[in-house]
Amino acid sequence: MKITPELNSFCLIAGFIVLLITSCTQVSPPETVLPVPSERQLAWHELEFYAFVHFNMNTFSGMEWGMGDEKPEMFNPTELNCRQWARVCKEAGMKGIILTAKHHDGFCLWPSEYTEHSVKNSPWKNGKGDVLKELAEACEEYGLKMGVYLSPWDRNHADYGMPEYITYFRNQLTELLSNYGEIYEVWFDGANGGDGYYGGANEIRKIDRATYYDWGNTRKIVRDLQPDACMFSDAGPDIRWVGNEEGWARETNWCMLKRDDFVATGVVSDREFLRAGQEDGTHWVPAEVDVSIRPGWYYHKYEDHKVKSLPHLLDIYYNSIGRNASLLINFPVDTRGLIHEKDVEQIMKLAEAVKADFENNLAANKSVSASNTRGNSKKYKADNVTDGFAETSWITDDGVTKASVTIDLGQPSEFNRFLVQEDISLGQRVKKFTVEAFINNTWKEIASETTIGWKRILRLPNVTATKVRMNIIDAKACPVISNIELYKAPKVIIEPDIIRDKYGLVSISTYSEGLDIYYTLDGTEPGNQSKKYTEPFEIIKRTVLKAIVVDSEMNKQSDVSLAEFDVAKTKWKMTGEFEDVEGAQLIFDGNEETAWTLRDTPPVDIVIDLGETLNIAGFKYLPDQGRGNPGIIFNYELYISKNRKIWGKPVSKGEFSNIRNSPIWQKKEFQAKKGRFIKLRALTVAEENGRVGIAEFDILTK
Ligand code: FUL
Repeated sequence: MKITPELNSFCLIAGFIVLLITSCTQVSPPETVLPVPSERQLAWHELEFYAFVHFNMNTFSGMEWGMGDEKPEMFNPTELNCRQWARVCKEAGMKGIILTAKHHDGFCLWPSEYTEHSVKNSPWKNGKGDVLKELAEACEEYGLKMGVYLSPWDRNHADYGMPEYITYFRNQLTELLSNYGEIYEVWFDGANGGDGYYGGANEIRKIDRATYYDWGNTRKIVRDLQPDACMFSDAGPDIRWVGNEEGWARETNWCMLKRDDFVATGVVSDREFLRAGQEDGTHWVPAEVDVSIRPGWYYHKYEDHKVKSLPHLLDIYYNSIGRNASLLINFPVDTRGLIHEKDVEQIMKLAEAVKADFENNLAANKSVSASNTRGNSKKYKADNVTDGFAETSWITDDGVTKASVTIDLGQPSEFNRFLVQEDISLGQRVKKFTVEAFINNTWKEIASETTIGWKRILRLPNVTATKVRMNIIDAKACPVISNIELYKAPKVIIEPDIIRDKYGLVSISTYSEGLDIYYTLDGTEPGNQSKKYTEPFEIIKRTVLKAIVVDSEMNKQSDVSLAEFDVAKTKWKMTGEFEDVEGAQLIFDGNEETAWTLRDTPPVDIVIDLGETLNIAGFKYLPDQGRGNPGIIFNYELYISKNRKIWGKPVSKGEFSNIRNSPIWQKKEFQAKKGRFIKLRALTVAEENGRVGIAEFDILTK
C-alpha cells in the first residue's frame, strides 16, 4: 500500500484517539479490605504522639491506687499550671493531653455536681478551682487536643457495685463531655472492682464486667455528646490497649481485632491479641502504647532519679510509633502541679532526637518504578510513594500480592531508617515485605518484616546504596502503599554504660553503634587522646574510672560517666543461712537492676566473708530499684570482724536519711578497721511492708 500524506495523518489521528480512549478508561480503584477505620479513627491515627497526665489525689497521698478514703483537703497543689503542661507537650511535638479526671480513688478534678469528693471541697483555690477547665483553656491556647480518663472503678463511691452507681458514672461522663469543649479521646481504664472505702463500707466489691456498666448504653453517651471522640479500653471499641505498660507493640501489629469476642467484658485475657492485633480481626481497633516516663504513673519523689533515659525513650518511640501504634507518654505531674524539671529535660531530649532522626528525607521526590502498577494508570503510579501526599498511593492490579517498588536515589546515599505507610482507609493489607539495597551493583536484603499499617519505621544499620527496593511478599489483597521515606539518623552521643561484674571485669558500652569510647583510670578527664576501650578489662583494686563516648566523624563527645570501684568481689561469699540462697549473689553482680529481697523481716544480719583481711573505711548500699515498695533499709548497724566471732561495737550506725524519697546509692565512711567479715544489720525498713531489699553492696578500703 502506498503511504500517502492523507493516510499518514489518518493513522496519526487514529493512534491519538486510541491513546486517548486508553488513558481515559477509568481504572477502577481497589476494593476495600474490611474492616476499615472510621473517620474518627483515621483522625486519631494522624496524632501518633500525645501525653497522659496522671495528677490527682494519689499525687498527694503518695499512692498509685488510692483506697477512696482520702480527704479532699489533701488535694492542694501549690503552683498548678496547666499551661506549663501544654507548653511542654507542644514543644515535645505531642498532639494532645489526656488527664486523669477521676482515678480509681474517685476524687474528681472538676467540681462535679454529683459528688462532694472533688476539688470543690479542697483548699486549692478555696474550692473554686476546676483543673479540667484550666486544661481545656491551656490546650486551646497551645493548639492541642484534650482527652479525659474516667475510671469506671470508684473506690470512694458508696453505691459502687449497685445500679445507682451507673447513673452516677453516666452523669459524670455527661459533665465531662459537655462542659470542656471538644474531647478527642475517652479513656476507660480496665482495672475494675476489689477492695475499697466505698463510702465507709470498707469491703471488697466485685462486679460483673460483662453486664455491670451496660457498656452499649454508656458508650452511646460518648457517641451522642462527642461523635468525633475515640473510646479506649482494653479491647476498644475504637482503640485497644497494647497489653503492657512498658512501651512496646509487637513488630507484627494488625489494627484489627475480633472485637465481639471481647467487647462484652472489655477484657482480653490473652494479651498477645492486644500486642499484635489479629490478622482476621472483624473490627478496626488499633493499638495505643501507654507508658510512663517514670516507673510509676503518679509522682513519687523517690523516683526523681528514675526518669527514663534517652536511649530508653527512643526504644519506646520506635517500638510504638515505629510499629503501627500510637504513643501515649505519661507525665506524673508533681505536688506543685507541674511537670517535673527532670521529666521535661528527658522528654525534650527525646523530641530533639526524633527531630534529628527525621530531619532529611532522602527519598523525597525521587523517581520510583514498580514491577506492576494498577491498570498502568498514572493515578496509581509508583512515584506516589515519594510525592509527599498521603492521598496518593502506589497500587497494583487486583490479585497481584507480590510486587516491588524501587526508589532511585540518583547517587550513593547513606541511610539507616526506612519508613513506610499503607493507605489504611482501604484496609490494612501487607502481611510480609522485604527491603533491599543496591550496593556495588548488587541487591542486598537489609530487612525482612511482616505488617505495615498506618506506619512502620525500621531501624537499620547504616547502608550506602544508590537504589532501595521494597518487595511485597504477601498481602491480603493488592498492596496500597502511600508513602516511603528514608533517613540517616545521627548517632546518639550519650555517656557510656559502665558495669563491673563480681570478678572485676569491666564492660563499657554505647547506645549507638560505631562510636569510640575513651577512658582514664587516674581521675583525670578523658578525651580522645586517652586510652581507647576495645574489650572488657579487669579492675580489682580501688580505682576511679571515667569514660566518654566520642563520635570522631562529627567531632562530638558525650558527658563523662564516672564509676568508683574498690576491691573486686571475686572472693566474697555470703555466710550462714544465706550462703546458699541463690538471690543473695545478686548484690555482688554489679547490676543495679537486679536485687535480693530477704524473706526475714528486720532486725536481720547479713554477714559477708570478704575472703581476705582488708582495711575497711566505709561501705555503700543501693536499695532494691524495683517498682512498688521494694525493700529499703532505714536504720542500720555495720560491724567488722577478723574471725567472725568477735565483732565488737558497730563501726557505723544510724539511718539512711531520706532513703524512701531518694533510694539512690548510700555511702557511709568511718574510721578504718581491719577485718575479713562484715555484718550489716538491718534494724528497720523504710516501707511498712517490712521488706529488706538490696540491689548492690560494696565496701571502701583504705
Ligand atoms: C492502669 C491503672 O490501674 C493505672 O493506675 C494507670 O492509670 C494506667 C494508665 O492504667 O490500668
